[in-house]
Amino acid sequence: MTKPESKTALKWMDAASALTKNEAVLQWMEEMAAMTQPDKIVWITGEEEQLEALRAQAVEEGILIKLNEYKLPGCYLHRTDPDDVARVEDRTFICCEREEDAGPTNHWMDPKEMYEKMYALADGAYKGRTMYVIPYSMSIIGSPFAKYGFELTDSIYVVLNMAIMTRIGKAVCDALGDDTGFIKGLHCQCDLDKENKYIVHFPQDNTIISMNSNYGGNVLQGKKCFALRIASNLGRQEGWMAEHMLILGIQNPRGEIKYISAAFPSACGKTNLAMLIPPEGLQRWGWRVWCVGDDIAWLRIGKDGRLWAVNPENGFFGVAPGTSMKSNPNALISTHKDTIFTNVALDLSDNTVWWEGLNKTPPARAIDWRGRPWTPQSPEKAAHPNSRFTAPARNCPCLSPEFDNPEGVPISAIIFGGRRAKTAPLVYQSFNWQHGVFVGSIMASETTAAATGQVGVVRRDPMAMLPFCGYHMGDYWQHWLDMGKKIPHPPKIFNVNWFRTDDEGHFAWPGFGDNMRVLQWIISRADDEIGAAETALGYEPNTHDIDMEGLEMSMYDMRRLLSVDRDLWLQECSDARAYYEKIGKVPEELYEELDALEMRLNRGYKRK
Ligand code: GTP
Ligand code: SPV
Ligand code: MN
Repeated sequence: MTKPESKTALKWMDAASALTKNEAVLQWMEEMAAMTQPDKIVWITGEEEQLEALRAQAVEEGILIKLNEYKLPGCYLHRTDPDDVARVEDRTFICCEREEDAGPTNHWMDPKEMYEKMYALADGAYKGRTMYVIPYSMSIIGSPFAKYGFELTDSIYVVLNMAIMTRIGKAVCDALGDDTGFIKGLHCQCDLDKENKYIVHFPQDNTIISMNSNYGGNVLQGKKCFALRIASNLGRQEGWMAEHMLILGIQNPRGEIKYISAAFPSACGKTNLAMLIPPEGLQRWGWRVWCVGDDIAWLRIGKDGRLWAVNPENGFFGVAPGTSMKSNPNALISTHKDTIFTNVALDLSDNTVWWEGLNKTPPARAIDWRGRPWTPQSPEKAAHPNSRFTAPARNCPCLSPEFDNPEGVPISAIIFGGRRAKTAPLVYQSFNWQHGVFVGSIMASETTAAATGQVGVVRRDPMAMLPFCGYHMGDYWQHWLDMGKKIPHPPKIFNVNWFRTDDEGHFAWPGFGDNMRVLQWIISRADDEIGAAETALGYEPNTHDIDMEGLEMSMYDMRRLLSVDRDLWLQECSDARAYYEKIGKVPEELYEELDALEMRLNRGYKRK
């Protein structure tokens, strides 16, 4: 690694103000400050007073707009640069030593070359600006799961978002002590030059660099950069898993709670499922859902031989459009205080926010996400399709009492899913762990606005980790298979599809709260309480085993939702095979599963 040369007398290095005496932290910071040359350095202590002063400064500088304090206390609106609204997968790099270790699904550059490129961009990037040092923890500070990092940034927006999304401040430094195993992160806004936008990971150095962006997924480094791309590497080395999964608890009428985790690609329903409110009939019986996490799960084998999960985050960075009191009241209520909204519309009548799908009454006069006047007659959307809210987890009315449990929760079922208009049935269960890994490996979904690029095209997104797996996808599948062998009591693995469409192109399944009906079947199966029909794909519900009371849907419709089109699936197999060939290095067991599926389809497997 090329070390940046010291260019300034380090007048800023006021040891007394530093929150840590950790030599490794201080030395790295000194190098970064020498390179970026900030006017001053501010350590983020985590104290409310300091954060409040930063909010006030952000308002003064036009970075944040203060919203109606009566209706949305402690809430702010931020607009990003119109060219900086989503993750940038084509500018995201995994810079491990050998290109073959990054694999064909990641962009790679030689680490030395990339460091030089990044350091050239960072040279003087903080001139006239402040370097904020954010000590942060992913997972509960002091817990065995916790990993600590420092993000250096020149963006108050990043500081205030990290303060919601992670646990920050002095307590992190205290817990780290002299340990050198922390994650180093540098973020420079520079001039948001699209051509020089880089989201870069150096797994061998536990280092992350974000350049020329100020959009959440690119720069809130605790989230995708650390908790998934770097952590997936750590998990592989240390024998655990970092996954793009929600975690929820399902409470049955007897008061027992079973936990499941689910991996859906970006903007495919994790936040919604994690905070689900069961249909009225089921609620009356006493069914309810507890949210542990909506985006990321770290999973380890517990002493009891089960798989245990924690949510390493402390807040929700959720998709705003479509969030309403009807679709996801728990998410909406979570945003009613201490929340930062990004790229939604400003309702001029009462200085609150609005987005498509919030309600049926758009504001008569608003400012759209680009900062332009907007009325219901305007041809363009008021909020960006990937506009988001950053809300503290503690705001969520259905937050699980286990949210702060450092041991996490035991997982009974893992669910994979995506947006498939035709192919995937509403739900099926894999035959066993190995088959379940296969099901995850051939996942595909229509792309969404969460990343830049075309929306609505089907692409393979294995385990919803395509943009987040920090090493070779084939090695990642092998890690899943290896983990399966090590878990004495592994969770059962399922696949769902809320997005199947009918002949007119409408969603054929009501989704949202009604997804509870599918979850019920899943936990009954996880507990071996009910039988199922064996099909070519796996186990499917027997016709009467999905509770349809109160649903305006015929048994015929349900059968269609569960139907499997043999020709589409044979095509799916051949697409998956082509994908495997592209990946190379695919574990033999997965080819065996693919061959077996093809054979079952060709045999015209009948429902038993
Ligand atoms: P990321 O934060 O990007 O990882 O996304 P996420 O998986 O948490 O997605 P989210 O729950 O925010 O859902 C994204 C979009 O899917 C929203 O527009 C929802 O309205 C829509 N959606 C979620 N659940 C359902 C469902 O069950 N059915 C249908 N039709 N749409 C859904
Ligand atoms: C996703 O895109 O999967 C998100 C939002 O959860 S971001 O933080 O931008 O990655
Ligand atoms: Mn996500």
